[in-house]
Amino acid sequence: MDLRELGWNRFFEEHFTDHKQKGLVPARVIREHKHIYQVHTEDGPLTAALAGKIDYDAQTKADYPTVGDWVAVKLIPNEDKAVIRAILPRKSKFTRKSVAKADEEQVIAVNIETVFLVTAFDEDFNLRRIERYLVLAWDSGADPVIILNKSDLCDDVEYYISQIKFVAPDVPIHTICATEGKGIEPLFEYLGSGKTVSLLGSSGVGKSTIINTILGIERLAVAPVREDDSKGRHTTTHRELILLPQGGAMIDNPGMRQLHLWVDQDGIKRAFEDIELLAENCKFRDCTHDHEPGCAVLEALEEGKIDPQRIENFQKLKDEIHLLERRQEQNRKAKEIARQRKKINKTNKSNKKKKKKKRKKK
Ligand SMILES: Nc1nc2c(ncn2[C@@H]2O[C@H](COP(=O)(O)OP(=O)(O)OP(=O)(O)O)[C@@H](O)[C@H]2O)c(=O)[nH]1
Ligand SMILES: [Mg+2]
Ligand SMILES: [Zn+2]
Repeated sequence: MDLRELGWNRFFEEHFTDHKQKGLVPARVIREHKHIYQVHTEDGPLTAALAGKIDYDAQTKADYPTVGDWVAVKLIPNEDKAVIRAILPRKSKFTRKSVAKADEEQVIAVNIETVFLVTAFDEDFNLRRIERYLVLAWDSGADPVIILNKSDLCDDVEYYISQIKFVAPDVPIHTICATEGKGIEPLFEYLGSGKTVSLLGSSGVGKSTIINTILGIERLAVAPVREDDSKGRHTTTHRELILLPQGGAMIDNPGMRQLHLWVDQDGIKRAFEDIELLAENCKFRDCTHDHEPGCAVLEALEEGKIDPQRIENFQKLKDEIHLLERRQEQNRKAKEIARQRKKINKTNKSNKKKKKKKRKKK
């Protein structure tokens, strides 16, 4: 298989030169379970373990290979096995704050061109959630595309599209019915040789169904949503990269419950470009759009030009990022202090040893 079909390109090639000289080969991570990896090389799929050094050097989970990563592997002769020696730099990265560990980054998708933000007409339709997804998507380096699934369950599709257009003016929106294959055609524009698309969204919105429909086979497990509240059953439990017959790949993800931000201000700026543009006309450069005189954002709000809930969410997400940045700064400081302390302890110890030696000589 030509790895370029799987997304291999000049960017990765350039970062691979040193590894090539060491006799390693490139591979893409397809699946992962407890640090055992399924990878795809030029010659096909392999099971790969992790080199001890990666494990030893890793400080957080983000330092481990993840689905979508390009890695340098050492092949084990005569076995369908390999060892991952290095992770190549990531071209794009969709991350959120870890749910389990509050101050850790959790990598959701890497090396993708497009993220399909999937929502469905039976899910409680939530513009604020879409805004949150968009902040993360704009920060990832990949292009967001909004997919509205289960159009068969809705009589007034146009109304919902117009609502989304308010919060995502320049994001493509596609309405589809995955089970009947309706509206799927235009999605092929984002797929194909060398391209990778990751599907994100709550459980039960139909992510796996969409991939099955595109493949034309029931490759992934799907299950009905709960009848009482339309919530999904978390059918997909592992992230997986699926190769498409027409080249390229799609990444299926487990449904996400929470989506805490792990971004800097750039994602916000893109997702709330309308507010940022207004803010340029505020009287004060550091206007918080809360109470200040001459605030162009509050003015627009009063004139009914922006949805008050959108501004509220904008402020909320901004606060969340400020808090995150403060925590990250505190963490950095704590780590630095710990490092210094270790260093001092080490010097103290070696000084004591030297003194001891001197005394013995005397
Ligand atoms: N009516 C209708 N149902 C759909 C459509 N697409 C998917 N479904 C159904 O929605 C349910 C959930 O679909 P899945 O594909 O399992 O959803 P998922 O997003 O992969 O869910 P998780 O794996 O739990 O994250 C299944 O019963 C699907 O048959 C659609 O276009 N219309
Ligand atoms: Mg699924
Ligand atoms: Zn202002």
